[in-house]
Amino acid sequence: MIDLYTWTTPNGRKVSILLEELGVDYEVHPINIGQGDQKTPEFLEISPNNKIPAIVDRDNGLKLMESGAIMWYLAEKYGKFLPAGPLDRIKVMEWLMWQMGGLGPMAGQSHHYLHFNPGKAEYAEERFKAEVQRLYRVLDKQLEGQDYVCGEYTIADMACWPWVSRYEWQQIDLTDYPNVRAWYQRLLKREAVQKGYHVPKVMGEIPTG
Ligand SMILES: N[C@@H](CCC(=O)N[C@@H](CS)C(=O)NCC(=O)O)C(=O)O
Repeated sequence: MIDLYTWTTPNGRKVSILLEELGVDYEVHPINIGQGDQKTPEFLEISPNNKIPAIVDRDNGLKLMESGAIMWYLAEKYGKFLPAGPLDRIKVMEWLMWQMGGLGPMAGQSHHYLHFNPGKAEYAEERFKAEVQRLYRVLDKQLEGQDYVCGEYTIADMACWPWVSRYEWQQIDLTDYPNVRAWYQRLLKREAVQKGYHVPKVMGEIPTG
């Protein structure tokens, strides 16, 4: 049994989507980051960096923060959504790292400057908008001729997808990135993706792309 500490954000949804795909038992603990739940001493015991998502694995007592590490751990523990071959696995690691170090942080900044605080910092708006567009071009190229980021459906797809689901906040027109759009809609059809998106609560319709 996995305890999932999460909120309605792309990083949180990455893990709930994976848990839904795995079909394992998990208990959701909402951490409302808008009201400061992430700063309580109890939560810091689990996630010393004050951020969601985090998990506790009741089978062995492991406490884990950082969505990429959590996804890798769960995929290994349950033996799913990672390829068998070592070289194929490292390619999944590569794209997971790309999401963790690129798409997530850059898109996250674009949400602040383009969506929540427009008109406050022209330089930042231009910088993050251009960088997010560049990252979508990279993803579009990677998806050329294949249905999933690393060929087969893996945690790399589940890591990137919730960030792309915020394309409107990033002022991204998905029709400019046809491979990304087709992939986004392909994943959107999956029941587990829809269920995981709505954890810990429903926040409205999922953008259709
Ligand atoms: N690198 C971390 C980033 C986690 C992160 O930025 N979480 C945000 C929500 S998406 C958060 O908890 N923010 C609360 C805060 O910064 O106080 C991961 O991938 O898990």
